[in-house]
Amino acid sequence: MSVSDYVLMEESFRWYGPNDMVPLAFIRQAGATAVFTSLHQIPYGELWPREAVRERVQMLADHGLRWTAVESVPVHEDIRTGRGDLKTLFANYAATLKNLGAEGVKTVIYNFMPVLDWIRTDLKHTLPDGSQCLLYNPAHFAAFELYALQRPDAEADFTPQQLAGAKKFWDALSAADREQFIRNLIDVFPGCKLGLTISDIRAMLAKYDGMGEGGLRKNFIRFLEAVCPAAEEAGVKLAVHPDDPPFPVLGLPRIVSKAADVEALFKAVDSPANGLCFCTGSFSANPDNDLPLMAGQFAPRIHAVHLRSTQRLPDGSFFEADHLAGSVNMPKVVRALLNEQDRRQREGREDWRLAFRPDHGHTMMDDLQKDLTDANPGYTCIGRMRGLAELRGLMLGLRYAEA
Ligand code: DNO
Repeated sequence: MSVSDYVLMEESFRWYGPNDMVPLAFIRQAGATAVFTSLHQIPYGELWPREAVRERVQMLADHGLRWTAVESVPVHEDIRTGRGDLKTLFANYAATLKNLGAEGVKTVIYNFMPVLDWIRTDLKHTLPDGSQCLLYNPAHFAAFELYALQRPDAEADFTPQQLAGAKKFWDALSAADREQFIRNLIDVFPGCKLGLTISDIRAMLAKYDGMGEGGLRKNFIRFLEAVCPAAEEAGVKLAVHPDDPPFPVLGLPRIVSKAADVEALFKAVDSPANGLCFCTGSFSANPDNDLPLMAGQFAPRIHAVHLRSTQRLPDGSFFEADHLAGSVNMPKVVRALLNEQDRRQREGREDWRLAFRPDHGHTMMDDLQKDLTDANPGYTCIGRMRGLAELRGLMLGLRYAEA
């Protein structure tokens, strides 16, 4: 058996569209055969025309790449808060799924994080080897909550040490640094700048007043019930991305943070289209999550995979470790995922192949010399290429061991 006969998961790379600093040619050179991408130019909540989907499919095909997962079709805030013209929003989402399915794009990632998408307090944390990574520090987030957002009740969410750390951190920042720090927290939505201000965030938060975990879950289930039938019909699988970080922030509930949350969702809406984007990085920041166990437990419902690791620190911070380091046992996770892929293949399913992408990556080497003003944090090329290469080697090694 030659090495090229080993069947791995489909190697993919995230691409933010034609404005991405990383061109498709580089993605191909990194060895990926597919991309996770989105039509970021379409505002949240609007319908994706079939023609626009087709154009993107073609653009990728011209570079020898396949559009294997949409990341993401964003869920409009009104759907999460349960206000506004839900009928139109649901109809647009369902029609978008139909158009994607008709063009052969069969996996759609989305998330249900209220107000802010993913959150980091430092986008350029320097590691001992000189590369940079993303980091979340709860004391620094407390500074944002207390001094920038000035959210009433925020104090109660932090320990006395974190509150002391928050003050020290905030006091040491210059006015310009504070400005940048706030920008990094409130305006890093994937692939687009929404231009949000602190008062926008306050207004958005107010819409969740009194909602609680149960209320948010109810709105989530209503969304799934509204769009899963269309997804099934279109042959599209939905894959919810876990909360990042996987615990409540901003005084808001987060309901896709741990195994029990995922179980509850699958139980509430028992549709084959209701699945998971298994993001090892997001889940791993919560020490209660046993990643290899979860990979096995949710295997049949895993429709997309993000592979990355975090290193948790005693003060509650976590940073993004090398893909094969940190707190995730990546060999065990990848083993479970390959087993699932094999199972699907044995079943003769047309869509048996699992697609994964290396999630995030360190800014390193030549990328450190570049002007990264317009880069997407965590998504420079070289660090992700390192991640992809390591993960490919891991998969090959596991295959070799079983042959
Ligand atoms: C950050 C990513 C998120 C993720 C979306 C999914 O790099 O993990 O942008 O793609 O939250 O909807």
